[in-house]
Amino acid sequence: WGDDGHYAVCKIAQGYLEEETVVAVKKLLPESANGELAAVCSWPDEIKKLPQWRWTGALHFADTPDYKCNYEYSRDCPKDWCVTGAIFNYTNQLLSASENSHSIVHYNLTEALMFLSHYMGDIHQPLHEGFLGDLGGNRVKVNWYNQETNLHRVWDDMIIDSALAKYYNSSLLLMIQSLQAKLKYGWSNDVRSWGSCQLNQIACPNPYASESIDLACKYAYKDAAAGTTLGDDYFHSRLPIVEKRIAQGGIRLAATLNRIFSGKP
Ligand code: DCM
Ligand code: DCM
Ligand code: DCM
Ligand code: ZN
Ligand code: ZN
Repeated sequence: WGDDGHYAVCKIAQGYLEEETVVAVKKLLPESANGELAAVCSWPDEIKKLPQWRWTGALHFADTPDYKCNYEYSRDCPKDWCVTGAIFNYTNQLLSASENSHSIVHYNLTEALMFLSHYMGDIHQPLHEGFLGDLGGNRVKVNWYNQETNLHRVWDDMIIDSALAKYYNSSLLLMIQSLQAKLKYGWSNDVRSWGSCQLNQIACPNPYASESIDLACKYAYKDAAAGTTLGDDYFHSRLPIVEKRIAQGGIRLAATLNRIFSGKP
């Protein structure tokens, strides 16, 4: 996602944190966040082009083999170097520190929190598990209405931008409020299952990646070959997918942070 998608994922997550988690998160946030997790959720994108952070670039996605439309950790996350591996890794860093406060802390836990929060958003963007051959849609040139762009950017930013302009008076906070209302009144029965992990696991990103490539094949790549002009039909049928993925990202980030900091799986 772009800045707005990440802001929305983290703002939604904030509303589902347990009290212990709120306290632990506040201790780890940098001063500049003013106590708001959402304020730092784009930080991994801000730093990824700097030489000393270039190693983090591949941790934003887990591309999958062309046209297979499925995801496998061992195949698609070589040496744990992908978004799924990064979610396991930063969860483990936060967990080891929160379980054993006497151990010498080797990790920068502020960074771990910001990476985990960002990558939990990215894994829910269907094209972050897109095809290797087109770099998750980055090499699929399309027009978004009359603007030249690529399919990846359509899903990171353009669908959200168009929704803000068309339905939310250009206010991201209004769009977030609408997602919060959907979570409360429309998706209320799904929230518990979205947040749960199998078998006492603390983080369970693999199913999220599988969902993403399934959605990428069924909705993102569908009717969007290179050279296509995407407009109202594509926008209206795909916006509900984008909204649900942002909401799921928020619920799952909150649930994961709650498991990390509450001591109960
Ligand atoms: N905001 C936004 N898009 C972003 C980040 C923030 O629309 N990518 C909005 C939400 C807040 C305001 O800007 O109302 C100030 O945000 P912050 O909490 O980052 O100061
Ligand atoms: N794993 C881990 N740290 C990583 C990558 C993976 O601890 N950086 C672990 C967590 C999972 C397993 O490896 O239990 C692989 O995931 P799964 O068993 O869900 O396929
Ligand atoms: N991306 C991806 N798969 C790739 C390369 C990039 O999903 N193989 C994502 C990461 C960013 C966006 O595409 O969200 C643009 O990448 P970059 O900023 O590295 O150009
Ligand atoms: Zn992206
Ligand atoms: Zn990212």
